[in-house]
Amino acid sequence: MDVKLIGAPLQDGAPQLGCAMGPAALRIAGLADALTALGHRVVDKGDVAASPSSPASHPNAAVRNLAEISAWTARLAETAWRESADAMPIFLGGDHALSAGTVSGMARRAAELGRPLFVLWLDAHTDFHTLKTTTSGNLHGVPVAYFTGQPGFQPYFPTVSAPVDPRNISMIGIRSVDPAEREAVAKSGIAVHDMRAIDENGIAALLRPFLERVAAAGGLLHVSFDVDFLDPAVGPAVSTTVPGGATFREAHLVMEMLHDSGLVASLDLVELNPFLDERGRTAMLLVELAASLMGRKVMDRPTRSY
Ligand code: NNH
Ligand code: MN
Ligand code: MN
Ligand code: MN
Repeated sequence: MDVKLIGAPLQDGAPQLGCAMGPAALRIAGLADALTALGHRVVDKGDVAASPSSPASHPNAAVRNLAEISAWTARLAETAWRESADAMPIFLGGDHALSAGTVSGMARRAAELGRPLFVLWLDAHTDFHTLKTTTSGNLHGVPVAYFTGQPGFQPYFPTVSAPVDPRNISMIGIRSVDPAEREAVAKSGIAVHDMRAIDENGIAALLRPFLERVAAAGGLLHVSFDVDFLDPAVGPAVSTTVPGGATFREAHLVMEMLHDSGLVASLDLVELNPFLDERGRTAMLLVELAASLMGRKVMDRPTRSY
């Protein structure tokens, strides 16, 4: 497969500095070589840059770095749309605000192909705040509301040309939902699988029907992987750790099933803060997980196994 690595070193959406070092850490941990070893043609497109032309403010005074995140959103939407024409883009974050851009760009690509876009959101958080409801003001908490076309983002953010249908979104790993997000996300039609659902059913039982639905609809699948999906014991390098996350094996199983599905069109690896890592272990784990998603396996399986 043709794969493009695209660095998106934004950090203004997170509460702490350090995500700007994420793309470099993923490169140093050997992402390109790991994918090349699996037989893929990998091109590293380097880092995208974005800066606002003028400052911006919102009536909600908590909102931080609005002009910066809006500029990143415009730039990354354009980049995702353009680069997905002839390859699978892997976006190296950068904080999760980047998905406002990457997912809306992929939605535009899917719309042009006449196929629905589906999104698998692997995260401790639903990231379903609007500019009005966020109390932290950290814009990594808003991308899902943005790309599904919830009200209040205009004129502050670029117009969303192809909003993602909330019924095409599956969230897995959820364990931190703010009061304002709770009702909104429940009403939206997004399938929210919290940690209890994983504990009770097993993660494969949650993912399998979603993949079957994507396949039946002829959809494109975008996967957005937030480091805090993982339990902090295996993935400490993130500013917003939440206890009780996905295990090493649960994360690998998701990646292995995604590979077998053959449905993944694009991937975000976000929220890695190398400043908070322990001897690079979280960056190296992300490379291993990406390798599983791109086809690394222990043994071949004779039949479809997702
Ligand atoms: N909901 C919280 C907020 O809006 C946390 C968002 N933080 C994340 N999201 N890391 O994935 O501030
Ligand atoms: Mn997130
Ligand atoms: Mn998160
Ligand atoms: Mn919050």
